[in-house]
Amino acid sequence: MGEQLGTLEELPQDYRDDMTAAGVAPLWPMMRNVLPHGAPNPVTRPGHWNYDAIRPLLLRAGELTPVEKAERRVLVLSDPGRGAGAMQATSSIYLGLQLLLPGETAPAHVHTPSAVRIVVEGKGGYTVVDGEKLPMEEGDLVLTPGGEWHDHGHEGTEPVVWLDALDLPLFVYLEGSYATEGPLQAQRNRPDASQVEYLSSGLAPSRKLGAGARRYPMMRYPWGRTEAALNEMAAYTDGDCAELDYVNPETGADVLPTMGFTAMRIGAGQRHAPPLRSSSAAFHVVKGQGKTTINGETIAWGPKDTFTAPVFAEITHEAGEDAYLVRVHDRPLQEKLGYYEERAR
Ligand code: GTQ
Repeated sequence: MGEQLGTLEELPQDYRDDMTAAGVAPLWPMMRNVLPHGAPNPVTRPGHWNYDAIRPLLLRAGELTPVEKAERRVLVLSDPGRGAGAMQATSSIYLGLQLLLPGETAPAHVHTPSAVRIVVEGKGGYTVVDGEKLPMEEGDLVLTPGGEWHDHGHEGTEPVVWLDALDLPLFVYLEGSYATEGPLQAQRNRPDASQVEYLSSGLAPSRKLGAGARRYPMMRYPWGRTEAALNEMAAYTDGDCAELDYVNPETGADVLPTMGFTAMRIGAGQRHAPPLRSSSAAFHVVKGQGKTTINGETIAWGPKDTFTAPVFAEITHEAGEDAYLVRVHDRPLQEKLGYYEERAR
């Protein structure tokens, strides 16, 4: 355990120079950097973004930069472990706070990464995905899966802000990230599938022979229903936190290929200490307040705040009042790669 596998410095200089000239490097001095013993050694550090502190900066961006110029007017939440300017919040999760002002539209585009929006404040915002107009109300979760055209609009009177969660870091790492811009989409004049085909959980539109399944049948998860479901469940969880995963209503699978979303309700005075997970996570507070200790660091959070935890973090939540959070994580990706793991603490 932890043995030195040799250092670069102990190798003769002429040999090191010849290796460099030949375009090779010895593995053994670097071996434990890329394959640490027993558990990963994350670069990601816990982060906490206080909404009240960021809101004025976001509104200032609204004064300084028109949305037409910005394409997306977003302040990115930078992982403290990666430092200022980092375009990611954890190893695999990008988070940004996006502002849209009344009357504005964020132009249509399509990109390889997938995005999810969690609405933070404001009424009248909407996202159009593949012609389907998805209303954005506080706490709603709205999918814009990779490869789907989307634009955002605002018919209300106050600023609208939402949290973007994207699997962008993964796509950047894969050198697979790009976008294509296009004209605004025609909107179908009907309510979105969450209000029509999937109004009631456990019921799905009757299957028609030969009709192919839609990959993303429901792209909006209204918060009101999520909260009501958590409240019902909480009465029977024996004092533990109630959790509901966001799933595809046709398949029961996670809503997106790489990112997972879990709604949590931690009752006032409850303590929740999940197992150590190989997934990294971001927690967005929809309502309530409390504190969370992550690897010994305590974060006091309130409504609309966001905080993050690296892989295998020791996490303990305590709610001061009934708290509703959405956890964004990369378990779906890790399960597909065959290495998702939980460890007892
Ligand atoms: O709204 O499509 O935060 O393309 C980053 C990239 C939001 C979006 C972001 C994006 C979007």
